[in-house]
Amino acid sequence: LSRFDWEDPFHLEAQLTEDERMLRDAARTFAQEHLQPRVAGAYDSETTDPALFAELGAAGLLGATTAEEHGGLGAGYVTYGLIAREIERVDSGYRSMMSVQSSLVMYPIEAYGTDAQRAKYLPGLAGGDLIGCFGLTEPDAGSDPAGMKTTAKTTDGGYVLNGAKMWISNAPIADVFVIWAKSEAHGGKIRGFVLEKGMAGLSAPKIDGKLSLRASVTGEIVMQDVEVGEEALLPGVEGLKGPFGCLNRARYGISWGVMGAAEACWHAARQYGLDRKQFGKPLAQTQLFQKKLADMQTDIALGLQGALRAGRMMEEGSASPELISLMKRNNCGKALEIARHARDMHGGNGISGSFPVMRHMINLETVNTYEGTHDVHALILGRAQTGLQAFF
Ligand code: TGC
Ligand code: FAD
Repeated sequence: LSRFDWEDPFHLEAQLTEDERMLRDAARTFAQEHLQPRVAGAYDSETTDPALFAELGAAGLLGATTAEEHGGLGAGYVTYGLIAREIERVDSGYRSMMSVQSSLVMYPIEAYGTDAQRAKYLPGLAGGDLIGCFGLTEPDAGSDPAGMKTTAKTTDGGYVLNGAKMWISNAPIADVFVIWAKSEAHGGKIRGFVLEKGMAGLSAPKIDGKLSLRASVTGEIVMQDVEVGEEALLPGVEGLKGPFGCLNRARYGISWGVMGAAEACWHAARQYGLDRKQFGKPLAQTQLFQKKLADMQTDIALGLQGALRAGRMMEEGSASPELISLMKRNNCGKALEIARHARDMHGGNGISGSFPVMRHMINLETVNTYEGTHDVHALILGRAQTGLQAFF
């Protein structure tokens, strides 16, 4: 038997290709050099610097799985996950900006769009010169997006959109809006539309006062008689499987991302326990402290190994939406629990902004909720094993 690597019990490193390790290292360097120094200030002042998108784009971190001919990296899903892990090691809000752009805006345009839409939007989105957002959730339709009220009525040669979207990442600074609406011309089925900043009747006010994910701006999207031509419709998909096709990819990325945040909390707690002495010995020399570290190590090792397996299955085309629900739900729940323990293990210092643990903990409350709540993913998994749906 070989030596135990406490940081990497399953030798995840050895399961990655050389290219994956190289791109992961580049993402880690970028995240530590460009994101880490600004996160505390951005979180404190609740500001998002739109220029960050161009920096992420220049580093090749937007559209990891988008084809190279469309400006992406043309890499696999494991690489995408590794990037999410490195960015979320710094902050879930920064990972959110990246995943919305890559999985929820670039993916639908690439997968469901026309050649003209791909040529018009993808290179700018990959470079971060354009910022994208994804409007599915509404004030009265969150876990149940089929209940959306946004409509696209048919006009001469196009559509007129009316409705409101709520809790939309990037919306106040977005140039490109992927909007899901019930379309009159398609029998009331849900269809995707690409709207642009500046269109008459389109606005995206910021939601102020968030206590979580403060480094990532969130807004509403208000559409009052927004007129678009046929060229705004994403022709390649109809029904809820359109937005869910995007969410499968973003949820998978989150299962890696939250492990990055959890690792940051685990390492911080371990170091704190080694440095801080009470009752004449390091906190890390107490049984309770070590038990918590062991739980963190176990959940992170298993969570990362599961995420890697899910990524390989995505790459070979054998991953199911339910498997992604399992990973998103498990890893978010475990990361949140780890962050809460890490906060506790820092004692009074745990509530200070000088330490990252409370920021991660509060961020993870959002991540556990968006892209399908912890309980909604339980219902998806419950339905899959009983054949009985318990949503309504
Ligand atoms: P249901 O009957 O289950 O399905 C309706 C149609 O949709 C298809 N479908 C999927 N297709 C692909 N992948 C998936 N994961 C799919 N899930 C469902 C399904 O096959 C069916 O297709 P068809 O052709 O037969 O009509 O629909 P339901 O209405 O019963 O759905 C219930 C439920 C709970 C599964 C679903 O609505 C759900 O997952 N709710 C959670 C909502 C959610 O995740 N919202 C996310 C908003 S976006 C966001 O949060 C971004 S934050 C990003 C960031 O900042 O990082
Ligand atoms: P609800 O659906 O009202 O749920 C409230 C509670 O009820 C939850 O605990 C839920 O688990 C539970 N619940 C719901 N239904 C059931 C049921 N049938 N059985 C048992 N329990 C149930 N959306 C986008 O479209 N685009 C974005 O970019 C985006 N970004 C976001 C960013 C942030 C910071 C946040 C907070 C949210 C974002 N969202 C986005 C919205 C997010 O996806 C929704 O908040 C989420 O899907 C939950 O919907 P809801 O808030 O309406 O809660």
